[in-house]
Amino acid sequence: MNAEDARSWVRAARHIVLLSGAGMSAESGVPTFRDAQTGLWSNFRPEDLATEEAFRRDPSMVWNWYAMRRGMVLQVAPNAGHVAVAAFQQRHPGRLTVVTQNVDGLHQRAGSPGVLALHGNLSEDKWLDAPRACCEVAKLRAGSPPSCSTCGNLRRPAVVWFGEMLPLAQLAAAEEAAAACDLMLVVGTSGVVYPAAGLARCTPGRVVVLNPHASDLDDAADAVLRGTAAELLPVLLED
Ligand code: BJW
Repeated sequence: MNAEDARSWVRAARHIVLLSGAGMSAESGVPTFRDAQTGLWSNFRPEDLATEEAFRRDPSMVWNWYAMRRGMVLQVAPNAGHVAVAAFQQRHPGRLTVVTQNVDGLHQRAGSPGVLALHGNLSEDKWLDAPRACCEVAKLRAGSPPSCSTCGNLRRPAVVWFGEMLPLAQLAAAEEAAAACDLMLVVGTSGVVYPAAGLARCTPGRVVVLNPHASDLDDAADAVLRGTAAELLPVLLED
């Protein structure tokens, strides 16, 4: 199967789900999650930093890792893949739902409506422990991380770490969309993290994997296209 054949599936599909992972943003200049880290972070595996346990052990170190990534994301722009998805949604309202594992907000910045962000948002914070009456964002003590000036409760990134529940409403909407779609485009994910990867295994629709390298979801695919998001999506989603 080539991109032209997959395009005929796109044309025929009544409802499409696009499930994206970090590779979706690679051509914007955002390193993928499982890429080797550089500089200060080269001795750490992202899998070991993205946990509540790591944050409680060394809040400042984990906070600074997220601060570095926030700064990086602010300096990049959506790529041709994000733009092609948003343009398709504008031409075909209600026909394509974006379900993303990414926390970088690039689908939203490209103009995709109703993005289901399963792993939260890098740009937002929340309280580490259940907030008490004294915990007010307006009265934070500055720091890395900031904290409640009265009880010391810490702010943390509003992302979903390993072992944490995904936002229930977004997950339910994603499961519903996956159950109702006739085509799922799985773009730029290693397919190792659940429950997100499970969406591609449960859908009754055809599954097309778009990835330059092998992924754990290749065996669930009706077709695998070896290429990048910014190369393939503009071709696939062209009218
Ligand atoms: C390109 C490209 C280009 C390069 N174009 N492509 C079932 C079985 C086994 C385990 C579990 C299970 N269910 C749940 C679990 C546990 C766990 C899990 O999945 N573990 C596995 C790793 C084994 N899941 C969880 O803990 C989840 N929570 C949960 O299940 O709660 C229920 C529960 C709670 C309590 C008790 C019991 C149950 C939560 C998962 C949260 C994941 N969070 C992270 C961090 C977010 C914050 C942050 O960014 O720091 O999300 S982990 C990380 O992985 C991040 C990503 O969204 C996610 C997926 O990674 P992704 O996007 O696939 O990136 P990469 O780097 O892996 O892959 C990039 C791909 O792009 C590669 O394939 C490249 O080839 C490709 N690529 N350039 C296209 N240009």
